[in-house]
Amino acid sequence: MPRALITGISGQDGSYLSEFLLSKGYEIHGIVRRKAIEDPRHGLWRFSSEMIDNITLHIGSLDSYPSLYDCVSKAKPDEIYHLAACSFVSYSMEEEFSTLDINLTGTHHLLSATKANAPDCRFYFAGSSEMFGDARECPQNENSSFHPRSVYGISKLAGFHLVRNYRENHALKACTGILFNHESPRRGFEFVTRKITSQAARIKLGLADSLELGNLDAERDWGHSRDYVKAMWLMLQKEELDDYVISTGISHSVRCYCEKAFAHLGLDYRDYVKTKENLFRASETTPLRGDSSKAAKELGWKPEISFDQMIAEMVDAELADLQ
Ligand code: F7E
Repeated sequence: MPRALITGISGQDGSYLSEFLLSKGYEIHGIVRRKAIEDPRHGLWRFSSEMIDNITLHIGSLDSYPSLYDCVSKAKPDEIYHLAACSFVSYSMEEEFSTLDINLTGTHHLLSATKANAPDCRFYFAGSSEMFGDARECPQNENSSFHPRSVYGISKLAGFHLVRNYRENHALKACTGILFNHESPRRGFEFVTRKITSQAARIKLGLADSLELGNLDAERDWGHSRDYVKAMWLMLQKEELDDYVISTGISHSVRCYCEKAFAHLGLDYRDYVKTKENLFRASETTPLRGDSSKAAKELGWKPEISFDQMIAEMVDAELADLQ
């Protein structure tokens, strides 16, 4: 039975990836912070109790090399999926030092612990389209130049180079997935898609009367997390590991997301959505849209859940939760 170790297992991608790998017969190990185990109702809300019984959780923290060393040596994984990070871009603008420290030094700790304890293990690093930032071409692929516009993007770009360096100079089987935005009903509430679907559902049920957002014209290439975790796994099954852009190839504006989410509830977003100057980003990226043709050709990966299906699933899940 292959063994996988997942950092960030309690997050959106970690929970879908665990379910996917369990269905493939993996033994799953995850690294969580102590407080997630002490308060599982909050820290592990994305997992059913049956799922929790099926995974082995280790207490560890990206800022502690000894704890990661211990987790890797106990789990003895065949595959590591490094998903944990400070991932909210807006916070990274306010909390530059801790974002860079946790995202970059944490990745370094884990790479080094892997090299020491599981040198034959395959290692996946969660990169991000934020690495492209002020992109000079559209769509962006693996050969596009990087120009991050946030400390989060800088931390992911530096992590990407570190992973490549371990692959080239330390013979570690490591790669990066450059993932564009991916959403689901398990998305955190701070991200714009979840903010829209949760508030739209509350408005529908008479629990709220408006939604405040920043730039409605910002564009993103939004896919579904369930599709994207499959790409992570496919990347690690290749004989020679490489880096891949994972995206849908279609971008939409925040306004379009609102229009569709509210329309799914029989509402017109223009009656409820207000823009607030303080919710605009100080430095926005150029419209990001990915070109995943390399992943399609070499991994046989393509997204299966459409933009409209994803929004409908998210809105329906909000309504079900509230009701
Ligand atoms: O913003 C605009 C905002 O916070 C999307 C993370 O997973 O994907 C995610 O990063 C867009 C931006 O995600 C609001 O200005 C407008 O243009 O949902 P978001 P993100 O920053 O794109 C990448 C690939 C990652 O790697 C990250 O970890 O929506 N926007 N009004 C707003 N955004 C938020 N959050 N809130 C608003 O009110």
